[in-house]
Amino acid sequence: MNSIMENIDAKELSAFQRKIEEALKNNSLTTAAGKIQDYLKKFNNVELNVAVTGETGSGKSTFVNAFRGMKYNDDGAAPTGVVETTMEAKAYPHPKYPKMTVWDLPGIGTANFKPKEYLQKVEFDRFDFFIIVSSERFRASDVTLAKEIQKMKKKFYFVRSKIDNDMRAEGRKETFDQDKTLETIRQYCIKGLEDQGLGSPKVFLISSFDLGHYDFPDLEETMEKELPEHKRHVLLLSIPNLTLKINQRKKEAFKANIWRLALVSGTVAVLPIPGLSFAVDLSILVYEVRRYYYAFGLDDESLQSLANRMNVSVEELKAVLKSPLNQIKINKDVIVKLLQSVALTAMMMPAYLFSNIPAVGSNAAAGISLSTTHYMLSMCLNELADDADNVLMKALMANE
Ligand SMILES: Nc1nc2c(ncn2[C@@H]2O[C@H](COP(=O)(O)OP(=O)(O)O)[C@@H](O)[C@H]2O)c(=O)[nH]1
Ligand SMILES: [Mg+2]
Repeated sequence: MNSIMENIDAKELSAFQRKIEEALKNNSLTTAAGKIQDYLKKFNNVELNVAVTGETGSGKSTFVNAFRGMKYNDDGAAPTGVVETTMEAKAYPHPKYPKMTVWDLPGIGTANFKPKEYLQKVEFDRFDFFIIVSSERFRASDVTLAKEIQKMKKKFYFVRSKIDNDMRAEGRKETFDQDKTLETIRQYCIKGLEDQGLGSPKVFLISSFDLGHYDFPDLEETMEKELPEHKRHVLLLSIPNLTLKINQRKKEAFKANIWRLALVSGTVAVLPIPGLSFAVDLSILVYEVRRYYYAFGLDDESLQSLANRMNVSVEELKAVLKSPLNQIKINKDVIVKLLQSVALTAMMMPAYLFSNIPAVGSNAAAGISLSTTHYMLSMCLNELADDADNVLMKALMANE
């Protein structure tokens, strides 16, 4: 279980999980989606953990204090201007957003910086988004870090700090125009990031000594605006784990039955190719695959009711279905085609075929036959389970 979920009231969470499990067990994506949606609406209690990172001396700790409305010498302020010696992130509660904790991260090195290692050391998983601070142009290490954060499916903002210094230096020039200078710095930062492969990054220019000025109000506004989205994101991220777990269990239950079905349905005479012939009770297989649809809520009726409940069109939901099985109506012809294609593939996959087959001994033909049916059903099951996840996420995302 990840740290985000640990933050949520444990009792409420387990009640929530039970409800969703219940709904998914009863084959209803609609009910599950509805339950999740209600929960997201009601749930304002999510804790957010914001990580402030950047090079040593970039002004991270000063920003953490300023962000919390504190000066460096206030009680409980993060120490500033000190050489960081530990690799530990330090937590500071945010007075304005009681559910928000700001984390002062250790400085990132410049030479030979390994973002993955760094993120692991600071236990990145507990952070919901990152603020990357730099007092000059953003360097390769900032960019590689941002990319790694992106990979971890988390968000970040860039803060260009110590803007007061720039203004003071530039202010000496006769032609000084503050807005123009700020815009030049902003574009310079953005371009630098884009050149290093980051698309349309947001950069906020800030002086931690003068928060009323420059882009701080803008950063606060953006964060406030995106806060519900961040929270939603935090919760949504936990949903795949949940559904995956339930679908996994459901899948296991079906899987246990597959060998038996393969045996009772009869044999697929796969040899010799190309004249495939079948002595299989296809109706058993048709019935089984149809059961998967209903189990995962992918039949037309279930999808329609999910669409209605979540205010999305059924077309939108169907658009995320990846399995070709969802484009067709399952009947005997389809099953024959599937078995044929699997049999053909199976001929080229002896490793799969001759492992894992119970009670067929050295009878290769029987083995192939059984495996073909088994493989076909497993493939259908996996594809449909994945699609059930896709559809549920789509329905939830559409309601942002
Ligand atoms: N002029 C100016 N100096 C700053 C600003 N932010 C930080 N500093 C100074 O930069 C130095 C390093 O700041 P610190 O917050 O300790 O950086 P950290 O190593 O990233 O935590 C300190 O001397 C701060 O006073 C700022 O916005 N403007
Ligand atoms: Mg510091």
